[in-house]
Parts: sequence; structure tokens; C-alpha cells
Amino acid sequence: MSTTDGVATVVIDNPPVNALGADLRRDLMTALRDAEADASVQVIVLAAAGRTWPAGADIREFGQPPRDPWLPEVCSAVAACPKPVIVAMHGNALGGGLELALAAHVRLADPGTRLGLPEVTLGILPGAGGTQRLPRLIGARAALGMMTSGLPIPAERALELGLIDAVTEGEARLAAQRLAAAHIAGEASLPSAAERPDHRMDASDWLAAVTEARKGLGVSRLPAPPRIIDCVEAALLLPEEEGFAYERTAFEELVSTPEAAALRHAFLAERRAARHPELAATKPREIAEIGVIGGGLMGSGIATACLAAGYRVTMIERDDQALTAGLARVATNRDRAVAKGQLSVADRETEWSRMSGATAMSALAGADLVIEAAFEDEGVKTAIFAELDGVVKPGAVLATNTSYLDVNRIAAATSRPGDVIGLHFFSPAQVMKLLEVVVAERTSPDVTATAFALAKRLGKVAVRAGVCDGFIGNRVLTAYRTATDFLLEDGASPYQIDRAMVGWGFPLGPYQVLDMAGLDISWARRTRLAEHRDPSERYVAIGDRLCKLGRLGQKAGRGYYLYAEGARTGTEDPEVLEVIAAERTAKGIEPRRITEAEIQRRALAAMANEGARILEEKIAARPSDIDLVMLTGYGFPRWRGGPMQMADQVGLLELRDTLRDYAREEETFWRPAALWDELIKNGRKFADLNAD
Ligand code: 3H9
Repeated sequence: MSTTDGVATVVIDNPPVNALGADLRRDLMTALRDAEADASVQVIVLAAAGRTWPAGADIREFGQPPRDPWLPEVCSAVAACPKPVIVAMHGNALGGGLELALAAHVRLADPGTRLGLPEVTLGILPGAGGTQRLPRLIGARAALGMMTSGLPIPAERALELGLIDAVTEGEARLAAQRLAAAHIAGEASLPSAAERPDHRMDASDWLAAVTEARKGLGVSRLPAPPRIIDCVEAALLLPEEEGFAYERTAFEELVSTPEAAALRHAFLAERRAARHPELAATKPREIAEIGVIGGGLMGSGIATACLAAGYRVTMIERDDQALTAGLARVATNRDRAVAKGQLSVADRETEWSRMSGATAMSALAGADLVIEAAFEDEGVKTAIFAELDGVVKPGAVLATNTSYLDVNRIAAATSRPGDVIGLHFFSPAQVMKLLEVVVAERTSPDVTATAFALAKRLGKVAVRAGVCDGFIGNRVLTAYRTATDFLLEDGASPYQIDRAMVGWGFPLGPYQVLDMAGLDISWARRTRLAEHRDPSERYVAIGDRLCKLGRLGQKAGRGYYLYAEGARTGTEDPEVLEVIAAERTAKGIEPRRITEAEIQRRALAAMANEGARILEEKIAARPSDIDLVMLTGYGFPRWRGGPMQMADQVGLLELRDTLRDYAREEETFWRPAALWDELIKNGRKFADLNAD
């Protein structure tokens, strides 16, 4: 704290985001008391150092024993301060950070500030007075919008809503100090609490907003949004102190739910994923120009993502016709962005000047990075890499977008395996968040660092994976499908399994996804692996039978479901049930009754066990990376945190014993990975392997 001419300036300094952890809260209380006690101080300015005003409470403290003073106490102390407190915000004023500002007497923000209450995305609600103070200040409707969406708003919008008093010209801290000095000199008056509108005066509008919000909740199963609405209703009906107490209770309830724990885990997993010891000392290579080989759905999606992120992009296709079609796909993708208002027509024009195409690899001579997205066949890919080796400049990164193939073998087709890496994009690549970065044996660390830097610029979540068949995501997915295929043979229907998994939180069930992707893709893979399959392994041939009947999924009008012309949702089909029944008879399996709970439990056990194997083999660096892959690429419900987080929640001992039970039916697939015993023996959980 420093004091000049009656203005005490308290600067919050807790990098990187000024999270309001216990030490900072204590220091803030001390500074406030000192300023209060100092007779020379007339106005207090609260500002923050570094890149942002506090971006919230410290997420890492949730789930730990509470430490005094609590944030609500700090906020109450600010609100009750007999001397005016002016806050000067910049960067991200989020969560508890915004609540601290709401407690102050005057709020200023610099033009780039984003303000929001994103607690709902963490499964909780604003617990430091936000649910009470914000609706009073800006009205129940606008406050509910901010709190149930969790989306931040820009400073200009906050000013329109009455959430802040001014958007400053230049640095907010200086503007706050000037305002304080002017107030002391009697040249400016600060807005007083009595002058502010109190939206509770319009009780019927307030209640109407609450009712609308309740109706708008739909089928969401998350506990936080309805509690936020309850709190806003309470803000109207209860005296302030009781409203705060009501909010506190709701916050305490929510913060200890498994949903909140899972969402916190997902948040931290996203930030942890880019941390790898080998990357600490390396710098990414410079990338300005990217070559994309292939203009199909995947290639054009990757080109779109790269173009949108500001790179120069050259697409390579085998002939003019394919190239024209590929470029047209990219153009359509960008037109959609214009239609959605994400891109202006003028920017679209400028952007397109960075896009080019060619039919000869020689056009990639100047590329800093080449991403190959050709047909998924080792022969095709190694031939491309051998050719690239002769064309592309030294130091360029050569990436393959394979989803299953051996990146070591592809790298060996070049004279520069250190420059080769796998970049496994997910379709549609311009939309899907996940990028599996497949690090081969000889990939140099700076190439891996380049992949992570690329992902950040593309706005994607990158997860490091080692080389194996299917990397992280497709391996876990295969295990999940194997488990549900066993259930198909044992007595469940694909429709019942899909319902169970959708009921569990997936957007689509496994058979709906297969129909969408095309059954032939996994059929081709099974055929490729057939000769290496252990004959003692249980093999479910239902998918193969359906493929042989031409039931290749949505594109064929029939797969596990039947599709009317052009329809994207299918109906149940008795013919599929007949195929399944015939398979059971052929194998002598007597169908049994299977519950939804059993389907869900087996699916989780299969995914978590495959995850444990992936960890043992060091294909993933940590359990949270596996969770992140499943959350961002495979529709695993974020509020369940991922299979490894769920395994921790269910209990390792319990799940290991379940696996042992299942292994009595089928040893190869269900045998628990050794890691279960190792963790159980040492009283540890998967989370302990995440090591921040
Ligand atoms: C809350 O406030 C509850 C209250 O209502 C009630 C209390 C009673 N805590 O994202 P980045 C770390 S709930 C702890 O990569 P960016 C992050 O882990 C909170 N740590 O930067 C990372 O660490 P590392 C409501 C946090 O520039 C580093 O900071 N607030 C927190 O891309 C950099 O983060 C939110 O939900 C935190 N609150 O984005 C806001 N926030 O370097 C959450 C960040 O070790 N935060 N870290 O990997 C964000 O949305 C983004 O971090 C932000 C910056 C937009 C601020």
C-alpha cells in the first residue's frame, strides 16, 4: 500500500492471474484495516499488478479445508469500509475478482477488461456475494444471464448495464487515482450507494426473470444453475445478510458435489496438459507457412483451422478436380464463419489471400510445417513422407494426421525423423478442440514444443501421446466399444446401450456414433488387425455382419439404426436385432437381462482399465491427460471429469474388484492392469499421478 495526498493505493500482486488465495485475502484485510485506521487516508484505490485484476478465487483451494479470512468476509469488509473504495480493473475481472469489485463503492475498468462470473462452468455459484449484489445492481435478468452462462462481457457492455461506473481512457489505476484526488479536492463526487438503482424495486420484473430462467433450464442435470436462480430469487425476498447466508449455504453444498470436483479437475487438466519436462528448456520453431496434404473432410478442416489462426496455407491434392473440391470445402467453412458473424466479409477477403493450392509437392518447398492428411494407409503415408523429404526445406516440421498408424515407421521413411511428429486432429478439425500430439521415438523436443505452440494458436487443447495403435483416445474408445459389444452379445440391444450412455451424459451412444462415422472405418481396422488377434480373445462379429449386409451407417441409410432419406437420427430396426440374435445362437450364448447401471459400469471399467494400461506403457504422461482426451474429443461428459477421475470417485479398490469379477468371464480383455494394485497398495489414487 502507498499513500499520496490522502489516496491510499493497494495493489494486488499474486501472479499469474491474481487469484484470491488465502495469503492474498489476509494481506488485503490488513491493507484495508491499515487504510481505515490511517487518518490521512480519505479514499482507497484497489488495483492489480501484472496482466489482470483477480480472475477469481483460487480454484486449487476448493475441496481443501477453508482458510480465514473467507472471500465473503473480505468483500463485506470492503463494502462496510467507511472510506470510499474505488476499484481499477484490467484484464479479466472474473468470479471472486468481480465479486470483490461489486463490494466496492466505485468500479472503473480499462477498455480491454472482460468481466464475468464463470463459476457455473466449475459447477459452483458466485459465493462471495455475487448472486446478491449483481442482480441488485444490473437487474435479475441480466445478472442471471451472466451467471447461468458463465460468459464474460466486455467493459463497454458492463458500462451499459450499470455494472461499472466508467470505462477509463488508458490505465484504470491512474484514472482511479485521479478520480480519488478530484473527490478529495471537492472537484468530483463519487456515486453513492443511495443514488444507484436498486432493481428490487421492480419486484414483478425480477420474479418474471426468475421464472423465465427456471423454464430455460431444460434438461440440464447440473446442480449449479438451479441454485443460482434460487439465490437470485432469495436476493429479492430476503434481507441482505440473510441473502448472503443463503448464498453461502448453496455455495458450500455445490462446491463439494462430484460434478464440481469433476469440472475443477477438467479446468486444471487443460492447463496441466502442456507441461512436460522436456519442453521446459526448448523453444518452438517459427511457423508462418503451413502445407496441408489432402483436401478431403479432414484436410480441408485442418486447412480451415490454420487459415483462421492467421497462417499462410497451401493445400496439396492429387489433381485439379480434387484440389478445387478441397479449396471449395475450406471456402464453405469460412463462409459459415461469416454467416455466424464470427468473421467480416472484408477480413474473409484478406484471409483468402493467404490460401493457395497446388497439385505438386514442390509447392511445399517453403513451408515451415506440413500436415499430411491423406488416406489412412501406411504405404500411402510413407510414400508421401519419402517424397516430402526430398522437397521440403531443412528444419521444417513434418506431421502426419494419422489416427492409428505407427509414426515411428512413417518417420523412418525420411532422412530427418527428428522433424517428424503425429498431429491427430478430430473431425471437423476446424471445430473440435482436441489435438493429440503423437511424439515418436526420435521426434526432437523443439518439434514437440512447436506442436504445442501451434495448438495454442489454433485454440486447441493439445495432449501428448506416445506411439501405439490408437494413441490415447482411440485406444480408450476401442475398449469402450469392446465392452458394449460384449453386452450386445450377452443380451443388451444397441438401443438400450445408447440410451444408457446418453442417460449417463454422453451426447450420443456408441452405436449412434458408429452410424455417424460409418461402420466401415472400424471394420477396416479390425480387418487390418485380424492376423495379429489372439485366438483366445473374445471377438464380437456383429459389426462385421452389418457391414457385409451393406449397413454402413447413416451414409447408407442404415447401420445399427434405420434412417429415412436425409435423416440424421435413426429409428430402431428389428433386422439388426435379428443379426444380433443369430450371432448369439451361433455362439451358444443365452441372452440375459442387462440393466442400464451394468452397461454404465462396464463402460467405465473398460475405459479406466485401458487408461491404466496406457499409463503403464507411458503412452500418456498422466491420468488427467487421458481424461482431457476423452472430454474434448470423445463426448465424455465434462461434469464427470473423465474415466480416470471417475475411477478415483468410485474408488480404486471397488473398481479393481469389479474388473476381477468381469475377468472371470473374459480374461484377456478385463484383466486389471497392474497399476490398480500398485496404487491401491500405496493408498494412492490416479489423481496423485497428476503431480502439479
Ligand atoms: C470463484 O471465484 C468462486 C467465488 O465466487 C467464490 C469464492 C468463495 N485459481 O488459463 P491460463 C492459473 S471460482 C487458481 O493458462 P490465460 C492456471 O491454472 C473462480 N489458478 O491463462 C494457470 O496455471 P499454470 C472463477 C488459476 O491467460 C495460470 O493461472 N474464475 C485460476 O489463458 C494461467 O491460466 C474462473 O473460473 C484460478 N481462479 O487465461 C476464471 N485461474 O500456469 C478461471 C487461472 O500453473 N481462469 N489459474 O498452468 C480463466 O478463465 C483463465 O485463467 C483466464 C486467463 C481467462 C483468467
